[in-house]
Amino acid sequence: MLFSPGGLGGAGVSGFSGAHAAAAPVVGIVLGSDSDLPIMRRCHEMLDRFSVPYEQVLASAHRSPARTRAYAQEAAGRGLRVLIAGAGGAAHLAGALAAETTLPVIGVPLNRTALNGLDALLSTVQMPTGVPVATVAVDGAANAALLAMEILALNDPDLAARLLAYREELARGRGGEMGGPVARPGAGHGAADHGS
Ligand code: AIR
Repeated sequence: MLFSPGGLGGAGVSGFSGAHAAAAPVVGIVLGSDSDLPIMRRCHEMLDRFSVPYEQVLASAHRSPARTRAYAQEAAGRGLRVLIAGAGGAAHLAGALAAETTLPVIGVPLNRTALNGLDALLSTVQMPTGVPVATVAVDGAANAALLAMEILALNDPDLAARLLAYREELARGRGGEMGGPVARPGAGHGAADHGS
């Protein structure tokens, strides 16, 4: 099931937004539940900020393992370059995806239970040798997006320059997690693609 980031249930619609609608997604965001969306929204907000096209899908390692497996198996062939998986509790989603693809998989452990995210962190991070998952902080959805973009930027000098500009904004005390605009090289300050 694919759904749009602005609202669940957009049947069969990839999660593009705004000016990205025409671009093919290069990042696949996978949520273990639609209840994860409030935190994982930070991920697509950050991708939007840098105009990186993505899609978002709902797939649970436990409730819909066949969908999870198929999504991972088909991801590279569909042009995706990085996967981001957000799940709470017994959060095996990132690992289940990583088991079926050699695309880089970034895991976002979510604080969704009485264990305050420690359960999801341990479930996500402690992968066996041979099947890596890059695990970010509990609820670290924005950093997951940034890490995905740093991977993409290895082959995208323009994106690399904009990520550097973002770091410089941070050093100047602006542009925190969902803070200030991201300037494009050659454009004036405030040339963000999305005015949030
Ligand atoms: N989850 C869903 N399938 C496997 C796991 N670990 C996670 C979801 C969500 C939590 O269980 O990612 O964080 C609770 O989901 P729900 O749908 O009950 O709200």
